[in-house]
Amino acid sequence: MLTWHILTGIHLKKCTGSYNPVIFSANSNGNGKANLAPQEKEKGKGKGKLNSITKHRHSVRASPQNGSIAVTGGFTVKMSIAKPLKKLASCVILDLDGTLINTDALLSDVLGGFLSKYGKQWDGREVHKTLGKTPLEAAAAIVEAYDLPCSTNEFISAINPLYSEKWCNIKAQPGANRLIKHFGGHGVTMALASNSPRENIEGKISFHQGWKESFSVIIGGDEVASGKPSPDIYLEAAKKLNVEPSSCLVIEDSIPGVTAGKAAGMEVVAVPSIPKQSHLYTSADEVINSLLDLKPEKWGLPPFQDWVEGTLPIESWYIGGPVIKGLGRGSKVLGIPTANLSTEGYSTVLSEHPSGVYFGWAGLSTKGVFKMVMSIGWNPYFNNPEKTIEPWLLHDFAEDFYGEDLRLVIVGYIRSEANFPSIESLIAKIHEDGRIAEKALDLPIYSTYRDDPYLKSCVKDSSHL
Ligand code: RBF
Ligand code: MG
Repeated sequence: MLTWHILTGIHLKKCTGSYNPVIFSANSNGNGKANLAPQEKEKGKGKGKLNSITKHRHSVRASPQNGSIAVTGGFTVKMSIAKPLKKLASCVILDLDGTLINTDALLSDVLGGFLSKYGKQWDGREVHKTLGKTPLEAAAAIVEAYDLPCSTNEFISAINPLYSEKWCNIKAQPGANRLIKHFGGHGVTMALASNSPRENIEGKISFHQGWKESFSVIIGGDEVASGKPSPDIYLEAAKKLNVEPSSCLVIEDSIPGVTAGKAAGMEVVAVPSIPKQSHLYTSADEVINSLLDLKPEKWGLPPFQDWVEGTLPIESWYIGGPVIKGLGRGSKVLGIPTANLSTEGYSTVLSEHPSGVYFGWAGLSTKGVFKMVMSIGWNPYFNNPEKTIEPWLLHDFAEDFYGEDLRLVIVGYIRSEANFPSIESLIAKIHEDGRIAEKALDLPIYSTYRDDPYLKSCVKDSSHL
């Protein structure tokens, strides 16, 4: 049992929790204000506001002088309550393919072309057989799955040059640059640990500015006896970093990678790179939807500070097309009429953006520009078979506008898609998203996009606005 001494102004309050020592965290919005879980509210009465905290491996001390709590490692977390902490990490070990870079798109590109020479078609269904595998294993799986008339080694020799030629086109996963800059800026040691040969790792990251210098250690699959799921790569990384495996936080997209990290005795956050697979990552300490959802403070690491009023500014992106009839649930079941966009022709854009709730501005050719909040993904509550884009224009329209040209500029992120115990709770959450977006879009960082030429060019007559 850990006792937390919480200082609120001049009152010293005491609350107890029966969880593991040391870890506290901010709430899921990452905005630094931690919310109480119901049972903690009960125990701690939930009124104690922490202004600062001194965190040791086995204790948390409030400072009576200024009511603030200093955190070992040189950062201060403002929060209203302590939450069960997971485990304290002092450094981060990252996987590369699928975690920091979007290698999947490249794989389908290269394999699609290659297999067509054999009269076969890459359908992406075999991708899970390659995730987290060593190059040899991944190649063998494809040769077998497609019954190719060549040996695994011949396949590798033929594919490798096609692959490395495209390294320059591999995009960073959303949130990867932000994460690297954040940890680098806060002096958190980072390592890269991948099944790829070291030379390939270096080749791939050379196209991403500032990455190579950010990693204190890089370990490739060719530098250890066995690749993931063996713990070797991770253990070797910890050894080279001169840290205990137990103080390392691993971030991984694949199941073999998660297995490797756990076998090495590390804390593992999984970021599955293929959809609808979260339930398979049972050995991970946490499964998140994308790097945008990482909450470093859960692991005793410095929290991101770029969340603004429950929203995360992202690099703006654009999408548009005629409004199509969705499944008709929006208005009928939820009372939330979404102006669904056809995803035809947008498969690349869609695959590049993690599912989740985003917001921005929407231009309708005859009506003007409106605030908008939208979901991208499979709607876990309904479990849609396809990834859809469902923008909700925050305005009461007198009539439907199917077929009209809709343009969107997406400027921020709110949360990952979730499942809900009832339709009422789903509806309540979507309304909350709407309020968050509505308010945030008045902030200068977001409001300037209202005048984006992309939106204006589709608004035929905006004189009435
Ligand atoms: N569906 C879900 O299953 N989970 C969600 O977390 C979720 N969030 C949404 C957030 C917004 C802002 C909007 C507009 C929709 C969201 N939806 C979500 C999708 C909703 O279920 C969908 O629009 C209806 O199914 C209508 O097709
Ligand atoms: Mg990977």
